[in-house]
Amino acid sequence: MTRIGNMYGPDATFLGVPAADLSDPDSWAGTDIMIIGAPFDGGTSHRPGARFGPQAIRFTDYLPHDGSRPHLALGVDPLAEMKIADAGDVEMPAGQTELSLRRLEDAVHRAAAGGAVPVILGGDHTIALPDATGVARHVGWGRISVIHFDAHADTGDTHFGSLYGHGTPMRRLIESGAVRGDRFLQLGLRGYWPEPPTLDWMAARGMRSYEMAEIVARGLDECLTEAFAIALDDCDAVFVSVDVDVVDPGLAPGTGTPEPGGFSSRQLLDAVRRIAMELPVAGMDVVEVAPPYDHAEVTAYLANRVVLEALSGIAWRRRATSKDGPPRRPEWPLLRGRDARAGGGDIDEPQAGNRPDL
Ligand SMILES: [Mn+2]
Repeated sequence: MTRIGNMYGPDATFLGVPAADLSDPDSWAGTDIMIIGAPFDGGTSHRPGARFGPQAIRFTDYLPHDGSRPHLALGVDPLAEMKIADAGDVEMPAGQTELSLRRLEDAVHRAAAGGAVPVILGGDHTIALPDATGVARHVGWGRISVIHFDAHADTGDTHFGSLYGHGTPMRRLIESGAVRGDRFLQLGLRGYWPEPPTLDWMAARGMRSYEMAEIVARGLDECLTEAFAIALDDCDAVFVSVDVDVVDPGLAPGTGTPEPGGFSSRQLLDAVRRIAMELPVAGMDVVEVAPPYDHAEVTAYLANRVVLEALSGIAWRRRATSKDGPPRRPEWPLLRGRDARAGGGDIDEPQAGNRPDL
């Protein structure tokens, strides 16, 4: 498990955070967040290319890679306030699926057991199986819930006759008991798959899947609030799995199995931020960014920001639960002294004394 850097590109880290070698605990002692690349696309059912996702997510940003990202809405700087390291890519040789997944699970488990929250950059969605399993091995078998953003349920029984593929990881996770079916929340499903017998299997396991039409009818916030209550019920932490194809392909074209009619980029960022602010996140993956189909790096930019939104929410939650209390809330007006508003509103206005100097 010696550090290899990027499997398909130069050895540079996520936005310039320090490099770590998972096989050398001294290189990452005290790390809060561990970035791990999973450059694997052997599980795709259609267009491959997600093996290039990790490097695209790491590098795609117009700001300097300087170890600082002050989040405007949250008033935190996750890269400066937390100790974040990048373990580089796990070696995942094409064509050796089980070896690749075993290596990834060990890397994720090692990071989690060392006290870091693993954030895995995919790769196709096959990797959610080792990702969530590695976290569950640390937190407790059946003790993490999963919040899964995706156009597709990924609960297929087999994939071209194989147990492993990007259409089956969620079934494997529930079958193994790593995650309880009735603590498995899915948001953004749509389109024409899976077929009714698979939906019946999901229902029998107690999964809760929010199809896009339900989200449109009820509103994303209401669905999230409901999902959060399920996620926290008799579980210790949450694993968040973000398939970038949950977003409409007009806003995230660089992916292998695009399905029209999805989330906006704004909705995904807001949802991920809320999860990280309100729930104890024990791990996360961002998958299915396939740069060969991306245009103007649209999808890579979004995925980079999805990671930053989660990191910012985690940093906000740490401050909110510290003696300093919460930093600013995202619904507050951005600029100090500019919060008077004709007619008021139903949000909590910042009061003198509960707002830090910004
Ligand atoms: Mn998926």
